[in-house]
Amino acid sequence: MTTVSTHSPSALHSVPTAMTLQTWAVDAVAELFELPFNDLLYRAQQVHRAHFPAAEVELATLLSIKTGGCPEDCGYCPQAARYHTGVEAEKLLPLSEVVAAARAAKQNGATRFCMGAAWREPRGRDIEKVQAMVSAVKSLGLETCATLGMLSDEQALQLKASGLDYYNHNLDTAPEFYGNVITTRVYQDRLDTLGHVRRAGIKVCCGGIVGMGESRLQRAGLIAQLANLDPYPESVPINHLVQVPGTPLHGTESLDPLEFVRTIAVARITMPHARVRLSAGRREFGEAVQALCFLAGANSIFYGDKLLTTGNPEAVADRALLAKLGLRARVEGGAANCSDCAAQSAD
Ligand code: SAM
Ligand code: DTB
Ligand code: SF4
Repeated sequence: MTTVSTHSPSALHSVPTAMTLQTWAVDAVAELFELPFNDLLYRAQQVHRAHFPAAEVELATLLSIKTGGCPEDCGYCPQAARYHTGVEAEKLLPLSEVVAAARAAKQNGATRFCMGAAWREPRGRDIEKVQAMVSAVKSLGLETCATLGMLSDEQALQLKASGLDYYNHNLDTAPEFYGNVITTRVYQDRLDTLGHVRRAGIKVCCGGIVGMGESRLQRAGLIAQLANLDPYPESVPINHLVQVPGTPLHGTESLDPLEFVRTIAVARITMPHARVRLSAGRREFGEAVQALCFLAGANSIFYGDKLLTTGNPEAVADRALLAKLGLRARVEGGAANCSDCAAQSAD
């Protein structure tokens, strides 16, 4: 039976059980952020090891299938047409290029392939083309993910029918800070798309960006929003702002990397069954900070020399880092660690 409980932040040693549906108050999440660093990481490790094989990291490769020229005004994004960032607008890639990139990703050891498009929302004919890409990538034996902007109920069902496993749509930040970053669509639009994705039976990949000038309380607000989604997302990408010249957020005071590590740990504790992805910003972090992120419970990375338009560590360097840390890439069909993970519908 599903039970509902409210989290007690003083319970340093408590590990949430799978079917306990917790509601996270922002203050309770903020109290996790305030824990002594070692206590926070200790607790995150406990949760991580109770739910996943401790040494396993998922490798997800990204491909920008439609780059630049986006009508939106997301203040972090080099692909918004209104900012002069040097990113040229391109057409949707042909199917053959997408399949070639997916094949290469699989050969390199990735198990998930994520196709990203710089759209506010796809049009009908876009969806049909993406459907063909999804089914072709899936037939290679990869998990499929797409991030195409806002989706209607019907579009989500179309993508599900073509075999889409995950849809990435980020909340990006706390509701209170959102208007500082984006004005061309509202928070509720994002929640609506996530609802359409859920109802279509597609797994949800949803996270955010830190280092955009938000406060710690606002970082806690983002995590609380994610953790209180019912159910919470199966994948949670935590991005560190990649500052791109020409975007409004370029020049934002940089976040202490240890605060990023804390954000990962808090995501792990509040969403025990989720794959927490150490996402954009890894190239700027270096090995030691990434190692701390894995210790804090991150168990997924974007893998490949490029994110969408910006750089990512070389695949060969990532393989060397995993080997150095005694971590291993998740293999296809890799199992979760606890018997009730299946019930929560995580990987
Ligand atoms: N256009 C679609 C949308 O916005 O939903 C899909 C692609 S969009 C690039 C996907 C996500 O990438 C954004 O929601 C944001 O979280 C992340 N992102 C974009 N630019 C970033 C940057 N400079 N640094 C960190 N994350 C970024
Ligand atoms: C996500 O949360 N991060 C990825 C993916 N989902 C689509 C995108 C990161 C983009 C970083 C900036 C760029 O390369 O354009
Ligand atoms: Fe467009 Fe997505 Fe970039 Fe926003 S994040 S400007 S919607 S591509």
